[in-house]
Amino acid sequence: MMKLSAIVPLWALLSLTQQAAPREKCSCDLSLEEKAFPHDKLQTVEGNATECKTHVTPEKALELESLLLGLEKRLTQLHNDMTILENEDDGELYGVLSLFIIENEMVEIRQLMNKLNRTTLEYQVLTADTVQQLEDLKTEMTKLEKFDTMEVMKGRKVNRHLKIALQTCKSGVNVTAVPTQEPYGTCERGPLRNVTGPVVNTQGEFSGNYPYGAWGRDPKPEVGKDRWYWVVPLTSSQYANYVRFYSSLSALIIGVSNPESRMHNSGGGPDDEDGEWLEEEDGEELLQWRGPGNIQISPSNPASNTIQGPNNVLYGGALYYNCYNQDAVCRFNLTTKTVTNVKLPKGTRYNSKSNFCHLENCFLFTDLDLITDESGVWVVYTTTQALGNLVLSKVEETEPPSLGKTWTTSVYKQSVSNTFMACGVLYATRYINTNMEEVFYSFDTTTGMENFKVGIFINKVSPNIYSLNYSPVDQMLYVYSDAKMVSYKALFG
Ligand SMILES: *[C@@H]1O[C@H](CO)[C@@H](O)[C@H](O)[C@H]1NC(C)=O
Ligand SMILES: *[C@@H]1O[C@H](CO)[C@@H](O)[C@H](O)[C@H]1NC(C)=O
Ligand SMILES: *[C@@H]1O[C@H](CO)[C@@H](O)[C@H](O)[C@H]1NC(C)=O
Ligand SMILES: *[C@@H]1O[C@H](CO)[C@@H](O)[C@H](O)[C@H]1NC(C)=O
Ligand SMILES: CC(=O)N[C@H]1CO[C@H](CO)[C@@H](O)[C@@H]1O
Repeated sequence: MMKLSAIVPLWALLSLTQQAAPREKCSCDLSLEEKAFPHDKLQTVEGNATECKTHVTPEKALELESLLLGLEKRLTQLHNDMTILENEDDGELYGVLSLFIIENEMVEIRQLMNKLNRTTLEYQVLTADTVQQLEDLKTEMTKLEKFDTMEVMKGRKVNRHLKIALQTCKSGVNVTAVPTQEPYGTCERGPLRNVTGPVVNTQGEFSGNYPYGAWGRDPKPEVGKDRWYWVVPLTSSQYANYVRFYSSLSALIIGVSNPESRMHNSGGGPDDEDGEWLEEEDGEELLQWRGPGNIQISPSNPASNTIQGPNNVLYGGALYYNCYNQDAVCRFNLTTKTVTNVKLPKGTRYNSKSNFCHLENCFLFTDLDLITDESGVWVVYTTTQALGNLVLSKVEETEPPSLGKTWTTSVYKQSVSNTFMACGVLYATRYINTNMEEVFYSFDTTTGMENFKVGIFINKVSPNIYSLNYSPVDQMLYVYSDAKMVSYKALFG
């Protein structure tokens, strides 16, 4: 049976919002999401969790922060989906698919809450105050389950009124124009200004077993997969043979790879042979698929289509990577499960000959770096004719893939620890010490201008960054660092 219960507290919160925000005080910035959830509460809790850092080990505090962040994301998403569901006003019944999605979201939120509960129980050192606030949060969440269908219907009415009120308000308020940024690269928002975080820091389900790998989100996802996260764990420092999927950030953090549970009618998706249907522990009717969300790309013994090195990336429903033992970019199509490739220019260095490095060490099999930005996929590499300097090529989404425009830079590849691309601008990092990495270099493909004095620092959670990529969908940097999946916010302008 569908459970509608979860939906209404949002309405309750919305009606509170309405009382608290009289029309004359609202502004055009007012967004329903910001008001609908106790974000202020979450923020207080997060603030407190940050304060705890001085009392708890940084790792523990970050784990807690990651959980809270996952929770906050889920709540916002839940609210958004609820709004969509309400707009699907089909007269009497909500779209069945929307209900599935909301049910799954509730399951994930519950799993997160449970993990949060377990985690906080471990923190005997947390101040009583913080514990109390976490308790309050849990109480709020428990309330989410205590309403019935009738109230859902009422909630829809209130929401519609609120929307109309907001609309009226919007038209009455003058919008001041936002000053436009200096053009830089292909986006309006200007050059990279800072990198803050880490925002997420998790080992997911692997608990340190895979030191090398990559993770992120598809910037151009297939329909219904826009919240999925992917991970490619390398089985050695050299290769990997599958990509693993999670239906959301929180699913990745708590380590449940079950994207099929929200894709009831999808074609494609993980190979299901080894999974099993599990009934929820608390006797709920909801069944959940707990299978390995792995999509196999090549046999476990390395073959020509095996993934070589950690710097791979998912874009437009396909994984781009360095083909095993070749100077070529492979593209694995997730729909057809087939691989096509494009050879790089003659003289391209591969098989760990021109890696990313720092003074002490080079990162094995990092000759090719596949990265994404607003315009698609790029590959960074070097050739003998470029004398070991970074070369950048656009990878075109043709069938098979092909190389587009190419630039040669004046930065030596082995003096760089990794690269990423944002708004048509290539950025390179170098290793400062075990705690700090610096974005020191940029190359603007729109002007050909190089800058060796970027001077933006990244706080590391672990010494070695094996993969680094920018995601244009959320302007985050995704880092895989000594078995940890870490993300940062990229700020521009
Ligand atoms: C948290 O965990 C404790 C101990 O397992 C349990 O008694 C309590 O009910 C849990 N609280 C919530 C809100 O899940
Ligand atoms: C909007 O701007 C116009 C012209 O500048 C002004 O007459 C009007 O009072 C403004 N409205 C509000 C709500 O501030
Ligand atoms: C970048 O962010 C860090 C921490 O978030 C801050 O300490 C630093 O001052 C910022 N740097 C710039 C140039 O804004
Ligand atoms: C994957 O293959 C399908 C079917 O040929 C095609 O429609 C789709 O564009 C391909 N995707 C990519 C990313 O190449
Ligand atoms: C223990 C602790 O630091 N509690 C603080 C949590 O955050 C609120 C609001 O910022 C403070 O008032 C508490 O003192």
